[in-house]
Amino acid sequence: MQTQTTDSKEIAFQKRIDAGDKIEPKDWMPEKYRKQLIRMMSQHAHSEIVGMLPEGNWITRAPSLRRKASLLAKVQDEAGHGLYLYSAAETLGISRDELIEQLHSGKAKYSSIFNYPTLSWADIGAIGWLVDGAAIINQVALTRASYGPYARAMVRICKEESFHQRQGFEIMNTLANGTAAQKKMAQDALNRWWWPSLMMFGPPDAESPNSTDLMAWRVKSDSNDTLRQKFVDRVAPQAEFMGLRIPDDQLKYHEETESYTFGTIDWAEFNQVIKGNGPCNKQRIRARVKAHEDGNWVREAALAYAEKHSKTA
Ligand code: BYC
Repeated sequence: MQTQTTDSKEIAFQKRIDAGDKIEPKDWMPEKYRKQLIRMMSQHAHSEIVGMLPEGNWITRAPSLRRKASLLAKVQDEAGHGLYLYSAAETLGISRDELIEQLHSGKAKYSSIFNYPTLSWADIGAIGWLVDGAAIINQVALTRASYGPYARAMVRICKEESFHQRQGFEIMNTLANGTAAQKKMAQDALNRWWWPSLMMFGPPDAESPNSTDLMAWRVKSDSNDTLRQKFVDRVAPQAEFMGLRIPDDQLKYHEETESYTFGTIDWAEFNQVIKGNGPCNKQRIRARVKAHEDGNWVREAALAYAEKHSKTA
């Protein structure tokens, strides 16, 4: 009897999804939809917060006040994105403390891209141009996600990411058209960030266990490979415009399809990075745990204030 009820609820739920309805926090939803969303949205939130670390590393060394101010604002925006996304994930019935614990214990993933080091100022350009560029392509698709709080958070995040992408492109373009040493620095950054940026879109479609459900529920509207292709088609002409070379001998433009084909991604590297064995995984988690511990007194003070305030109110 119980199963039948659940089945009919699931059918009605899928009908709402297929009709393009948004699912809101108090609506009935299958447990596996809730769990998948918590997994994906929390991974996204963690990525924003961990993503502050490689860029934050260059705030004190930005080459001018203008660059410093925009980098500072960008890193602060990423913190804001993390906060919207944690709040959106909390509407699914999980607490912020649980989410943070999952990140710190290694149970929850965050984007592979943030496990690579930022070795030069040009890396800040490459992150804005490529990483935020990849994020926009992925996240514009997510503004159509079936879960209301996630889709709405994406609208604002995408606006800010567009600004980040442009400031990254401007840094790269300035370096690429600067001295020979600056151009070399830009090319070196592109060489190191290109392949990890392609990995950001996730494993190939045939090896993406979550895509089938997420696409049936209209959380993801495009597959990993479709979005990756869109990214290559958008970014390759930009590299050419700047006079930089994408580090892929097999990259080739096809007039007839107005699209590029590209070389094979090193999925063994990707799998190592998401297992925790990338160049900076341990350093990133250590930094997040320390920041959390250092912030204990703030949380305690805020709770004490709220408690005192609620007694006197
Ligand atoms: N890194 O079945 P699949 C930003 C995992 S931050 C690590 O295809 P799905 C920014 C995946 O979790 C933007 N893990 O998964 C911030 C799964 O493992 P589990 C971050 C990855 O969910 C600061 C397994 O591989 N954006 O813009 O269908 C500064 C199989 O994958 C990755 C988002 O988070 C990866 N790259 O698709 C600057 C976007 N890829 O969980 C910029 C939201 C896959 O089953 N997320 N895995 O153990 C998504 O769109 C999707 O979750 C993904 C993966 C496309 C990433």
